[in-house]
Amino acid sequence: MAGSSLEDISASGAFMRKPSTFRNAISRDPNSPFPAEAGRYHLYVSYGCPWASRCLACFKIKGLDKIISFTAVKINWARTKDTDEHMGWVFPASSTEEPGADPDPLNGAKSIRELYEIASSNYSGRYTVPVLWDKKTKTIVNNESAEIIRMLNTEFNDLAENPELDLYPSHLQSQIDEINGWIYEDINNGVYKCGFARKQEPYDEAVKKLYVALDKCEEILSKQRYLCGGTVTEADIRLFVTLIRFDEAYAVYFKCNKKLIREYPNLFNYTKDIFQLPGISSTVKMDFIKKGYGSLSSNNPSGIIACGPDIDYSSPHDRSRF
Ligand SMILES: N[C@@H](CCC(=O)N[C@@H](CS)C(=O)NCC(=O)O)C(=O)O
Repeated sequence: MAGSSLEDISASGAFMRKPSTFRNAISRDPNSPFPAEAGRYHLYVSYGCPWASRCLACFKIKGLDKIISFTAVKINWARTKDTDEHMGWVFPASSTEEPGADPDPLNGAKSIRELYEIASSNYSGRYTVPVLWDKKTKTIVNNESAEIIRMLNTEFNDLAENPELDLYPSHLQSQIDEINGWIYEDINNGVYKCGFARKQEPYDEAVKKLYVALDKCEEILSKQRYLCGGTVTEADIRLFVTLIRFDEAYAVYFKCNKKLIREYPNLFNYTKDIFQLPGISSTVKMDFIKKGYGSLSSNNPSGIIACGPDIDYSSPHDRSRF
């Protein structure tokens, strides 16, 4: 039975994200099943989705534009088939229908669901983005963003424009893993636990943890430019995708309104700092973010899109003080 993540709610009313299913790896080893090759792979993303956007951000910052292609789906979910009620990501019929979103150039698929069905005839999981697609074998290599960003960081270094940029350097790995752990639980996924809680208690618990974690980030970033010190790592990219959505979407539609990111001096300036790294701003399409979260009928039945503060993240920041 086709479903969506919005239905992943426990009996206690808490949101419980399901694990991803396609977990293969692209490798620099030419004899591996999915060797790193120019032009072979494609990323399917949604500009609204933070998990897909962290892949897009790593892809841009590593300079992989000429090596890997990508396509973004439409802002809103729609029916994926006439024969059932499933709602999910769909492609526009033309590139002008919704600027930024494009038809599927590889398989002519109408929906992300169709890609999963091409890749596996008996797939029963969620039809999520990101999808890392292999054009050669016409299958999904991987649909877990945490793993995709690692592959983008290391496996294409013979082809990337910025091979020297290491977002997961060996001397910082245990620190990055530790930071990723609580940032994922309490912030990246924490905002979803707030937004999709269907009872007061799980919301109260999630929102408390969210602000403890944000306060902790603020404290770290009051002493150093990035989460792990003086250089940007994947931990920063992973935090950034949530921070950039926070004031415009999570504060409004996910009830994360105890404090806004622009009220935290370090977090706010840090968000601008990451936004201004080469390539990153092109991965942020605020209209997709605002309309995407605003169209979740479970959270916003009227579908009214809040006006938003329209923050200029390209304005000067103070992070070069470190
Ligand atoms: N674990 C996945 C999660 C991806 C995910 O949940 N994507 C959401 C969009 S933000 C999605 O595509 N949901 C579609 C659905 O549940 O039907 C990852 O990080 O790659």
